[in-house]
Amino acid sequence: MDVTLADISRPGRVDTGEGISGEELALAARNHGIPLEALRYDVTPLGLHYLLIHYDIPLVDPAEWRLAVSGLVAGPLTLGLAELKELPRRTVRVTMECAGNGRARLEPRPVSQPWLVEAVGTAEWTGVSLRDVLAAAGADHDAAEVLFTGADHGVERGVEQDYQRSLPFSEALREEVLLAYEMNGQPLAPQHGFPLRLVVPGWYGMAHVKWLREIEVVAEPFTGFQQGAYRLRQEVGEAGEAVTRISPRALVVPPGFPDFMSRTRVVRPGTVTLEGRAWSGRGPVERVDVSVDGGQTWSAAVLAESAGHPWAWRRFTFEWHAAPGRHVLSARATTADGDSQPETQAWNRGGFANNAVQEVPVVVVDGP
Ligand SMILES: Nc1nc2c(c(=O)[nH]1)N[C@H]1C(S)=C(S)[C@@H](COP(=O)(O)O)O[C@H]1N2
Ligand SMILES: [Mo]
Repeated sequence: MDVTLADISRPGRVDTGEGISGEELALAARNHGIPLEALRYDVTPLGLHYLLIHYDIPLVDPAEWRLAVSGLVAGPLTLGLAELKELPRRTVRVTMECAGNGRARLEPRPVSQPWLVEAVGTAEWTGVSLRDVLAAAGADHDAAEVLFTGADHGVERGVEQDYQRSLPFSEALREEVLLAYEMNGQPLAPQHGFPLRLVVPGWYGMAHVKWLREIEVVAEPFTGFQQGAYRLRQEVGEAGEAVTRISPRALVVPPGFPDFMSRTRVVRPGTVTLEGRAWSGRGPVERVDVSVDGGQTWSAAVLAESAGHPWAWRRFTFEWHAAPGRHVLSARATTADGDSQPETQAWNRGGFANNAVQEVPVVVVDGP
């Protein structure tokens, strides 16, 4: 009997009450989030950064691997890792977040990788500026976009593909956009894109193409699968708006210690210094407010300097006088432009960019 790729792929859909499926559990077990206690580090230690891989991690032999630079260029290039490393080296600290972060908190819940709030991490990425490589190839400045192709291959919604995403040419020329070969001073790990990945500070994760094998300068906007998938839509078939830069978000490090199953926090009565991290890809976070009563009242937190890292999260602290009883903690980031986090969801079919405020249930009880 004939079988087609459509037979093994699922249409996009929302949960109709059946809950997280086995298929979503398999995705969630492969693609882990940051343990929220790791928000205490300025730079997320290797292995604690979140992970999102659509298909399989490709096995790449660094001796055989080459990056092709093609399309609207004066001279196409084929670069090995050693040649790339001869170009000027740059390190940028970047907070990266999956566009699907917050998806599992939407109602109805779009069926896909079921992130709550943990699809984020901050790393020191080292590599070369993409614009240096584009200049070396003599890229045509009238080009519309730059298209990036990964070495991974799969099927999505019945469409067989290499993972591909494009960037507008103007974004590709920002000097902090990197072709990175190191993460936190180590060669990229296989799961983070070895040997080379794109890093686009300020943009949601899907733009940061891993396992790069080709860069093509193109005359027309790319309309491939991953470009069409990441759009804010209410209905199937709607054009929708492209998902690009990271919406503001603040997360509190859950205080005290957890209950194993519910992960409800247990805190002793008294003064507790709450801490957390806040970030945005749409202009720097200028203010963080904290609520200890489930969002009824808000007070300003103390925000640390960004200390020369404009693309990384900022730490905040808040003194909480914890009285016995049940409490719900939340934090809310606001940028200089007044861009902030909603207390209720802004629903879309893909479950993208849901930056509704976090809720951390806490019980304050005396010790044994
Ligand atoms: N080639 C390739 N690049 C990719 C992906 C992928 O599946 N294949 N996933 C993207 C998505 S959706 C995210 S959120 C980030 C995750 O990067 P990380 O796993 O290093 O945190 O990689 C992006 N780059
Ligand atoms: Mo993602």
